[in-house]
Amino acid sequence: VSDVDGAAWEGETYAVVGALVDELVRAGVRAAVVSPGSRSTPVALALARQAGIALYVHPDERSAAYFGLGLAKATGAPVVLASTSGTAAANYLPAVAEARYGRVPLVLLTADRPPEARDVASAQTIDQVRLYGSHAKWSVDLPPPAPLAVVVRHARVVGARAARLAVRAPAGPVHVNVPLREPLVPDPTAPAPMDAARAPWRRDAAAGPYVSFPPSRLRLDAGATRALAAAWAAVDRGVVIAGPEPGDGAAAAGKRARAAAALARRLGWPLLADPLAAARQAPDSIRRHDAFLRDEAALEALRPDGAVLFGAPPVSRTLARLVGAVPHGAVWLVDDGGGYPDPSLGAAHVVDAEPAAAFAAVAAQLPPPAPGEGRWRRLWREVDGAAARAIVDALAERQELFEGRLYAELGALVPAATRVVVGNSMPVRDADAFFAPRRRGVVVLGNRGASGIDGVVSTALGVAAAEDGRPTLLVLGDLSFFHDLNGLVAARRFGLSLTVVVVQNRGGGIFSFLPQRAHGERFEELFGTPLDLDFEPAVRMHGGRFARVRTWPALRAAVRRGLAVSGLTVVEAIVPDRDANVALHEAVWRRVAAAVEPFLPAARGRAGAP
Ligand SMILES: Cc1ncc(C[n+]2csc(CCOP(=O)(O)OP(=O)(O)O)c2C)c(N)n1
Ligand SMILES: [Mg+2]
Repeated sequence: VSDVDGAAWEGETYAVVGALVDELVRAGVRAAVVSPGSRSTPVALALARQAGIALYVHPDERSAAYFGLGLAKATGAPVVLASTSGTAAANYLPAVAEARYGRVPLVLLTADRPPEARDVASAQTIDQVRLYGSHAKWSVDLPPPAPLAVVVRHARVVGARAARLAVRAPAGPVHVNVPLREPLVPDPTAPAPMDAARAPWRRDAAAGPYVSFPPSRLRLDAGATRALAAAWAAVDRGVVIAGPEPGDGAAAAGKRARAAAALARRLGWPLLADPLAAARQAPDSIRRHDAFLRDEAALEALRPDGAVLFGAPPVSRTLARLVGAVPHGAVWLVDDGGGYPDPSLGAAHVVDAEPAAAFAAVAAQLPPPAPGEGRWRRLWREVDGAAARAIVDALAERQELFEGRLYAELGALVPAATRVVVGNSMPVRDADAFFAPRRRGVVVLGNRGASGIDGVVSTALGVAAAEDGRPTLLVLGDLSFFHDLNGLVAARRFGLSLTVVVVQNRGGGIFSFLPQRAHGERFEELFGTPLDLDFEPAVRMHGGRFARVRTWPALRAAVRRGLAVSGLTVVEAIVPDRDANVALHEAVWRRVAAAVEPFLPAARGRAGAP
């Protein structure tokens, strides 16, 4: 860097990388997950030396990326992932895809060889330019560090933009490829050169970010607000549907949930909440829809005339069928991410605005609600209550370790403010139907962007690293647990506390609910895939406590103990076989259908207002 005394510090490489990292922190990054390597030395050292950033050194890039994803999801702040070149960077792809579709802010710094060393069979070198394709929101191939002030300024601008773009709706992953020439390692005898006051990556803390982005949100104008208020008020039998939250943190999610609940109350509509939506915690939300809408008669009787959706598509397939039955012109999506999160392709209107602000603005245009609850909304709440009671009764009769009842048991056990991470496959679906936490402030998180069964353990440990004293519980299937056994390494390395419940049904339980089940002879080989692994040694290898349980008292005791102590606890719940599990679910659905049946004649009378 031409305008600075070069002898006192570590050269242009550290100037450029230092500026990049410094600007990331000024723009809101608070944590970095670094995987070891040689090419990435300047990035790793700059991150380690930067004040204000928590450092997690994780040797498995695939798990590391999911760990960062979990941490970003829990906090809403962008998390840096830093890797060396080659397949190390490629191992980030699954988490990058999840972050893209699940809207979780990540900044990937992948060290690379400089241009002259690419495509000439250099070791550990692959094509890293736009490595993540469309899965990265933004991808920059930095110039190799050079002794020019403009290159340092460019690094600052890229750092500021990367952190901002990661959190800007739709939140997601951004990729900065960092080509680095040798020497990669600073002179160890030089006197603390990174702290040199005149180093060009230094910027006074008081000077603020090099590029600042004042917070802004997409808002409706007054005319659009009035038009929406009129359109929604004209729908008698409407529903508001809250889907899974993006990864922008609990505060933003809570704000959306409160605004949606207030709007639904004003409109006299029910608020249907996905298990991964903050609205699930709203006291008057509908939570058993997945159970009671399975019944064709209930689905038909409760068919709405209009729907307002926000968040990602809900987990429940029966809820998707309900939305699919709404007339095309009466489905609104509220999404400030420029997306169309409606796989049913039914939404006719996309309200391009931040949901909490949009709901508050529209609600303010509506007349105050009449005293008491409108008939349509009350009906939904009565049906929901009847379904909830039917589920409790049905579960109480089952003494075996039925997967559905597992979530009811956990709902009674988890302390206030617990973060519960649910794996894909059956756990998120069973949580939808059966998990009803008793205590306040319980948040349910999952990876629904790409719905992989990979990286779930690491995601949960990233959530546990959020460092705010909230307990973390993970529930996942046996194949999902196997898939990310390596992720367990984070527990002891970072001193994290996590209780894991592994639902041991010897393979993919979900496939027994699908048409594949009919192909008896090849089913176990191709879909069921029991692994019959003894997880205990793997858990012990990571310094965790392990319990294998077959009864409810044993499960309760093991989970309670896990939540009360620090460190890693894995509880393997040996549940009935997968065919029995299908039959047990169906028995519950029949009980629910019978319990809601008496309400359906009133629902069929299509009057909406009280
Ligand atoms: C990375 C990845 N591979 C494969 C799949 C397809 N898949 C969906 S569910 C499932 C089985 C999961 O089994 P388990 O974790 O034991 O959960 P269970 O179905 O028993 O609830 C598989 C293989 C996926 N979603 N993600
Ligand atoms: Mg399983």
